[in-house]
Amino acid sequence: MLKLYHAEPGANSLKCLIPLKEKGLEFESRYVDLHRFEQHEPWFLAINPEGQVPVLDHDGVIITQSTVINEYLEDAFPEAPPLRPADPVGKARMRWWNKFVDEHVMNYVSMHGWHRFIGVLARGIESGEFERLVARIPLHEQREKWRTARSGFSEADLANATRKVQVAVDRAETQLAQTPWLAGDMYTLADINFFSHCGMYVSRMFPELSDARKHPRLAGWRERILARAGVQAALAMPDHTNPQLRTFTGEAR
Ligand SMILES: N[C@@H](CCC(=O)N[C@@H](CS)C(=O)NCC(=O)O)C(=O)O
Repeated sequence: MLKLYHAEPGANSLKCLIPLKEKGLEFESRYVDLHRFEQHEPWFLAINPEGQVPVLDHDGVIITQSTVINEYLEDAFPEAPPLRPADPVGKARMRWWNKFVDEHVMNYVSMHGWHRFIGVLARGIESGEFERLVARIPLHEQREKWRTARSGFSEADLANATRKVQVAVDRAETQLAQTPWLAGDMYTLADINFFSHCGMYVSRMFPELSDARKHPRLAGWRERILARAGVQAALAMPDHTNPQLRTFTGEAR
């Protein structure tokens, strides 16, 4: 039995929801409400001491880290449609992109998201309550990120993050001029990773970087991914930030 602890279908949660849907694997969805800091509650820290989603529970075995979860699904369910090349070169190409996205893209797209959305949420919390909530966060880096989001990221950090996203978008455009997918001829976990962090958010947050005239191959690649049934099914998972999904008490359904 598979169970995925996840938030809205975006970023790292989307990154693991897509393979589960693409591979047609049955799983129990457990929504974790990041806006109510559910990921820092003792019951969740007992599952993932780092206090982050996504988390996969496979028959009681806990797997964390989205890139690790996605490769685990490839290894544990070899009969399901593969999202990883069979040959060593294809695997290496896919892992290169995953490392690039994990180390050089994800946090920089995320900084702009936190600057625009989490900053507003954090400033809305009274300072004593805010420090109480931050004190529960297990990762030092996340504690600092919450504090910085509240006070505001520096212009220099935001400009550097934009530069990193620009480099990533240009690099993907160059790659897609040579191969239909990031790791070669096959749609892989690398495409899913890049799409989950850049496919939706970059067009919303950096319209100047998602001009289809400047990045025509990336625009076509995004359309091909959006047309996939597995991707549509993952994107259709409930978005609990939608007020219509909350009851009058504010509880997420
Ligand atoms: N390296 C981790 C990062 C996970 C991560 O950043 N998760 C975010 C959601 S996209 C999260 O749980 N944020 C809430 C928090 O850190 O308090 C992975 O790839 O799974």
